[in-house]
Amino acid sequence: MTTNKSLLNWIDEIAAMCTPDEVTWCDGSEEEYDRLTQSMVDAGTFIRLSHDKKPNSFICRSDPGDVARVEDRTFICSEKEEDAGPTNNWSDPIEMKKSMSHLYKACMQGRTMYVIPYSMGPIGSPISKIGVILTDSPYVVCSMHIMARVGMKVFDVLGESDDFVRGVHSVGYPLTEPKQPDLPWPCNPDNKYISHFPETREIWSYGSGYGGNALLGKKCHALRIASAQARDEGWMAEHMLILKLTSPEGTVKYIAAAFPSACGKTNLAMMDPTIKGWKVETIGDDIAWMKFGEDGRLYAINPEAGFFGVAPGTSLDSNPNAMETLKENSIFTNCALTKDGDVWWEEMSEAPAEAVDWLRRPWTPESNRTAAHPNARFTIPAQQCPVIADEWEDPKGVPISAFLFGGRRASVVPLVNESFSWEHGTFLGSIMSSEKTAAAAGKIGELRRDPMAMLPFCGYHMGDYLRHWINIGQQGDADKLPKIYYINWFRKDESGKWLWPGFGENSRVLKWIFERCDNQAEAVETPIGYLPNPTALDIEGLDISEENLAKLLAVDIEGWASEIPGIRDHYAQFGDRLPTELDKELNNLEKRLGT
Ligand code: GTP
Ligand code: SPV
Ligand code: MN
Repeated sequence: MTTNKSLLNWIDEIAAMCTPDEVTWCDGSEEEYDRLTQSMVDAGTFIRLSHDKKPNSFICRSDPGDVARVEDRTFICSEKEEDAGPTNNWSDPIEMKKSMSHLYKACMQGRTMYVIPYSMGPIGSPISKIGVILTDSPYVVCSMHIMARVGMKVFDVLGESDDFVRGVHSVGYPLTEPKQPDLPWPCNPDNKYISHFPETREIWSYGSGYGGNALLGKKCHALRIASAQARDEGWMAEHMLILKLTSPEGTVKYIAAAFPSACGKTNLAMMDPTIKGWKVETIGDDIAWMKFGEDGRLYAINPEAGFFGVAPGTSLDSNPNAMETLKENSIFTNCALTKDGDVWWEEMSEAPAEAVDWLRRPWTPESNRTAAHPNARFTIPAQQCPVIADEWEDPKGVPISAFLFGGRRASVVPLVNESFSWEHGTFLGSIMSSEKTAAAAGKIGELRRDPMAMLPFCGYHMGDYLRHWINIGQQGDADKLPKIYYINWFRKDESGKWLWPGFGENSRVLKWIFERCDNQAEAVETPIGYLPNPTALDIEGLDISEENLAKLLAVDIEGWASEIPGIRDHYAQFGDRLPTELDKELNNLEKRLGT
């Protein structure tokens, strides 16, 4: 336990507001996991999967109104409105706490409040941070067991310090009558709040039990609060996978990549390269925290301990290493349940003759709907991944050689493009755009600008965030900073078919990037950056027509020129907080395009 006064006082304060029947401290033990998973089986929240199919694994189905992050209910409650910026919902912190206190009043009645001490990052790493979540959801406790380092060891590091993130979470469904039956997925779909108080490092979440809304260590702490802290302290908290790439000669480079939600981070992080002799291993699949090391390079850790990955589309073909990782000790949310007590989702394998869909209805391949929700997810321990890198928990992190930015773009953006400089790379990250996916509630397919894939996750003014990127570049030596690339696996032809096979074939692009970092691969200088010569990209054994390859590597001058007015509008919203360096980059691009 702990004698930390400020922590104990805060717990008393929240307990007095939420009035749970009990307060339980979580120790992160297997015994605790078994007890809570069993209690959820008894309550009808979890179904235990067949031991033969998926040992020690569970499926749960959420409320149909609680299936993804809710960006329009996510708030950055900085003291000043201008510090939240134009891309975040802002609310006055005092007002927000007042209105949420009404919701929180007695909201844990009939329930247990769990105290979850956790470390984001290996316990004791100089880059790691501590948080404590108070929640009434055993699903959150079990998920946190997988996704973070939970337990009393955290208090040895924390001691009497006040330096921890305070998270409060309630599903918003008190059991007010003595014998009131619980719902399998209690939540409050019409009253969700995901609120962040960056100055006081607090998170208040209400009404949702799903993913990033509820597992507060992930997006709320490791990105929104951490990004604000990173700005103050001169480090970086980014929505990036981290991978280890080893060449046939045995040389290692680490690459970090920012793609928006459901745009391929998990897949790239654990891919099986199709080119001979190259090896990819995983450090992290969603979030990177980075600090300069003594040698002047940027070192990254993965603050998480598990993967909360998109299920649909995951198969032995597309992502065999994820399939291997999810063999046991896993939680599946909003997948389909098969007759033999296993899970299934679209594109995993041939469809089962019958199943129970994510809405608990009978389903057959003839049913005119998907069996799994498009944002169905698996929650799996990272150490089970067959290609997890030995150094994935190294407290000093791994030195990054390249950053990749990318999104879903059916046209214009080529397969890969190397920036001219850190500032030009920051420019490319700042104008990133992608089609919206099912990872967040809202319209799917709509194109939006999502700087560095941080639009939904930046805990402060996006203009200041871009300034922070420029500052990091000015702090570092140009030859030690990661090189920056803009990639796009999602180009389509006129009939809507993928131009690029993706997945393991993306290793061909990684190889070019690896060689560029050593000044070994050739490139052509174009108005948008350096692109591979047709011969520089290793396409041996790749089944692709010359015509399609040419399309993937072409610079669409007109297409880029037609993006400029949209980029100007995008930049205009940041006003004088937009770094002048980026405005200059935009003008230079326009000049180089010559239109
Ligand atoms: P979050 O967990 O939401 O942050 O998503 P993510 O960025 O980790 O995305 P993930 O790797 O889970 O991929 C999301 C979807 O994109 C899955 O359905 C994948 O099958 C698909 N996908 C991933 N990589 C590729 C690729 O190279 N090409 C194509 N066409 N699809 C891909
Ligand atoms: C994302 O949406 O980027 C995710 C899933 O990684 S969630 O944890 O729900 O945010
Ligand atoms: Mn993500």
